[in-house]
Amino acid sequence: MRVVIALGSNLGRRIDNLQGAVDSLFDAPGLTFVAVSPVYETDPVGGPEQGPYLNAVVVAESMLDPRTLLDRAQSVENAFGRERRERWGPRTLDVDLITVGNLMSDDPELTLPHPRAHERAFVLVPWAQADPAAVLPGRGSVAALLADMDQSGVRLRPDLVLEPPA
Ligand code: A4P
Ligand code: MG
Repeated sequence: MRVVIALGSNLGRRIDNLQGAVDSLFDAPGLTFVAVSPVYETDPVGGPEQGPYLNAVVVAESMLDPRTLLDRAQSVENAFGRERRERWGPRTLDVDLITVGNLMSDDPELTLPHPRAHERAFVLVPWAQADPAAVLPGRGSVAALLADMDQSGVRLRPDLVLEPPA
């Protein structure tokens, strides 16, 4: 199944946190790298007053079940010193599952697709760059969602590039 993973960081060495996440996600078997998006500097959405984020999206193929993928995402966050203090607060690393194939789930522990992905330019802009044909299950094509969306808070950082996993 196609798996789409969103990365975000607004604390510490942000680009190093994102590259570390790309490398660690593929450290264990079961996940095959397909593509990584450009890096974007983004205005924070929601939460307390906080600094700008770097955001990117990774596309992979996997036969792992979604819970195993969530466990892997959370252990990568923890490895990068993520502390859960307040919802939507600043973080060294956020690793969210955006889609897992066409699976739909309203389990609060793992909601698929990610419940806020469709309204977030900081997810959809990089995703469309990594996969121009991307479709968000239940919502339609990512390109069409973006056509109606304010993208002014999402700026390409051409000077920052994520390498495929080591
Ligand atoms: N969870 C449920 N579904 C999922 C899923 N599809 N992927 C549960 C990942 N986790 C999922 O997440 C809280 C719980 O969500 C987890 O225990 C998991 O079981 P968390 O990462 O602990 O907390 P959080 O990230 O603060 O909450 P949440 O709801 O994931 O926040 P969001 O919606 O991801 O927002 N602005 C910019 N510019 N860029 C950003 O990256 N990120 C956020 C976080 C806010 N504003 C931002 C950005
Ligand atoms: Mg999260």
